[in-house]
Amino acid sequence: MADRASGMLIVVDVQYDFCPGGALAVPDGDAVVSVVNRLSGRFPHRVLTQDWHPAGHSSFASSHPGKSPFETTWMPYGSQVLWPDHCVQGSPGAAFHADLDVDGAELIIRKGFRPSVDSYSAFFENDRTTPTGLAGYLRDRGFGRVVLAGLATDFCIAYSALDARRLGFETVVVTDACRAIDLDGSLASAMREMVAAGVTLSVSETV
Ligand code: VGL
Ligand code: ZN
Repeated sequence: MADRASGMLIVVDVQYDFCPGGALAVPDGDAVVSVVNRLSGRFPHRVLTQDWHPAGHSSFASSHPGKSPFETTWMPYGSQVLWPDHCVQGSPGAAFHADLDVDGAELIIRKGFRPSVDSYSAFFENDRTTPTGLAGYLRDRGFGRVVLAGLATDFCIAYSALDARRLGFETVVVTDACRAIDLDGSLASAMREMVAAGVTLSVSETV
C-alpha cells in the first residue's frame, strides 16, 4: 500500500510528432523527456499514453475538404480543433521519443483510435463519455492520486487533469515536465480551468 502513496505518474503523449520537427510540434516539446525520466526515479508506478490515430482520422484537417489545420469545426460531440495529420498508427511520428523511459511503464494507453472521435484525455474520448479504461485500472490497483507530465499542457494534459478531478482522483500537474501548444490563449484558459477544478500545479523538484 505504502508505495501507492506517491500515486501513478501518467506520462502523456511524449511522441515524435509532438516534438520539434514533428507533424504537430509543440515548442520545446522534447525538453520534457529528461524531466520525465528524472521523475521516474521517484514514481515507481508509471502509465504512458500514446496518441494513436488511424490514417484519415476525423480530427485531421485533411479529412475535411476546405478546412485548414488549427481551424475549429463542429462534430456530433461538440467543437473540435482540426489538426495536421499526426501520430498515425505505426508511423515514425507516433513512436515514443527514443530517450523516454518506456520499459519501466506498467501500462500503455492508446487513444484516438476510433475514426470518428478524437481523444485528448487519458480517461475519456472527446465525447467525454467513452472511457479508455484507465479509471478502472487505477481503482482496481488502489491508486487515488495521479501525477501528470508530458504533452501538451493545454490539450491532452488539461483534459486528463480535468477528467481525473471529475472522477475523484487527487490530481497533480508537474508544470516544468509539460509543454503547451498555446492556440489563441488555450494555455491560460487551461491553467485557469485546472486550478478552478482543484488540480494542484507543482514542479518536478518538489512534487
Ligand atoms: C494532442 C492535439 C491532438 C495532445 C493530441 O497530445 O495534446 N493535441 N492530439
Ligand atoms: Zn491527436
